[in-house]
This record gives sequence, structure tokens and C-alpha cells, in this order.
Amino acid sequence: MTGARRITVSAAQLGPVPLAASRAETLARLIKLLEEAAVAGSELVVFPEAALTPFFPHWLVEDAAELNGYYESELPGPNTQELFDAARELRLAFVLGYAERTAGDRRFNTAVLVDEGGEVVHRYRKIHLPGFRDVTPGTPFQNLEKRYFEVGDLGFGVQPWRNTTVGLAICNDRRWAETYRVLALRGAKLVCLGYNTPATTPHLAESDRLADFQNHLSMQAGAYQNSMWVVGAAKAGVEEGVAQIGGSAIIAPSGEIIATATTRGDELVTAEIDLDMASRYRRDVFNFAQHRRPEHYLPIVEPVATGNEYTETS
Ligand code: ING
Repeated sequence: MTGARRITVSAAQLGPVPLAASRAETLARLIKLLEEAAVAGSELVVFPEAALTPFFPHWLVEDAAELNGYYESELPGPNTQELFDAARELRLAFVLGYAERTAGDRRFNTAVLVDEGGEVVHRYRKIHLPGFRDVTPGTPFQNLEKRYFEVGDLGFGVQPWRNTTVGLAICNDRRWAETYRVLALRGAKLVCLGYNTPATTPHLAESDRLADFQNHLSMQAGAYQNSMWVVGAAKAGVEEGVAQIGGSAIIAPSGEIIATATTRGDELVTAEIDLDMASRYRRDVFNFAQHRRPEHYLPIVEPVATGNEYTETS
């Protein structure tokens, strides 16, 4: 396709990050994936959510010093400088998910876009925090993101990068239609997101058999309904006793999965993507200006009570 705007991108799936692993050992795995991406001709590498540490919201951490050890107070900093240096040397841009602790001791589940010059050019703080503030007794693992993170305060921003516009999201965000629609309304054509997704959901066991399906469903629907490319990178495998899905994928504005991981370990998933496909679908199918009519979506007619509305007690 002559003149098309084609770039090569990678989802850098990670297997488990054990508690026993040193920060240096983990960082070496990310750098190895960067090097693989450079050999594959990739220009942007997407790492998972919480890529530098185990996903500590899966358990209760009561010791303050231990808890602080999971966050980064500076980026780049002592735990990430080598990654930034390697990416800059390889002229690779990357997205990194990590636990952020601000100078004012505010804590967020964060992802940053770092350009090929090693500059943090965009930051996103996770808005849809699943799970709870307090421990759920009797479940095999927890999700305490509401305990360890604040709701993101940056909204869904977009960042021009190379000849496209990038938006970031994190994990549970990908399940919510608003994530993609708001990014699309703001001009994003490429959404990069990382996730740590358990293969079982203690509060909704019936969905367990659908964990992989609902992962791809969420990203494929978001990509198609908003004419976007979506790159999703998993932290996969059994991490501190919690089995997590893989399924890292590169998904086209057509909704098709054009590349996906086949393991639950460290695995680079790379594809050359045609950015103009996003423009074609936005021009012909999801042309917001021509076809979308938000002014007609309201007022919502109050539903006539039929007696089968969902209530907490039903
Ligand atoms: N993890 C999970 C996710 O959204 C989850 C939590 C799993 C919520 C399954 C609902 C159903 O993929 C994170 N970290 O958000």
C-alpha cells in the first residue's frame, strides 16, 4: 500500500514478576523485550500494567515500608534508568505501566508514553479502579486497588506521536465503553493499554470460563466502535499464586485481532499496522459528525416499571 501511514508496534507481554525477583532481574526482562522489538523493526513497545513489580493489589500489605517499595517516586529513577537508556539507544518509544507515588505522597496506577528520545511525553492515571478498599474474607486472592491507588485525576488525554495520536488506558479501563469513546472524541487513533487480569473472578465465578473471551471482546469492541488500533499487553502466568491470563494482542479498527500472544510468559507480539485503516473506518462507518447524534440520545425516558428491574435485593 503506497503512501500508507504504516508503523510497526509491539505488545511486550510479561510472565509473572515474582516477589523474590530483584528489580534488576525484572528490568533485564523488559530490556530483553526492547532489544527483541528493535530487531523486529518495531517503533513502539507497550509493556503491561504494573510491569516492574508483582501485582500487589492481589494481597493485603500492612507494612508501610513494604508497600512504598512497590511504587516509583521518580521516573526515570534508580529502578528504571537502564530501561530508559536502552530504549533511547534503540530509538524505541515505549509505554510503561507502574505504581506512581507523587512528591505529595499521592498514589496512582499509572502508565506513561516515553518517546524515542527517552522523554516522558504523556501520563495517564487509571480511572476505573476495580476491586475494593478492604479485604474480602475467604477469597483466594484480593483486588485492593481502591486501597492502594486514588482514582486517576488526569482524565483520558491524547498525545500526538509520530504521525498519529496515542491514547493510554489501563486494565479495567478497557472494559468500559467510555474509555475508548472519550479517547476517540479527543482524536486518538492508537490506544495502548496494559493489564493484569486473573483467570478467575472470585465474585463472579460464572465468568471464569470467559476470561480470555471477555478480554478480547472488550478490546475488539472498543477498537471497532471507535475506529482505533488497540494494543493490549498482559502480565500473564501464575504470579504469587494468582493465575493471570495472557492474550496480549494487536487489534485493528476492523475489530480483527491481527496478532496475539500464544504463551503466558515473556513474549513479544509485533505487527505492522496501517494507520489509515482507522481513518477509513472513521470516514465511512463511525463518522461521528455525520452519523452520531448525542443531542438526540437524551432525555432518557424513565423506564416504565415492569417489575423485573435489577435491585440489590433481587
Ligand atoms: N484487573 C482486572 C481487569 O479488569 C477484573 C479486574 C477482572 C475486573 C475481571 C472484572 C472482571 O482486567 C485489573 N487490574 O483491573
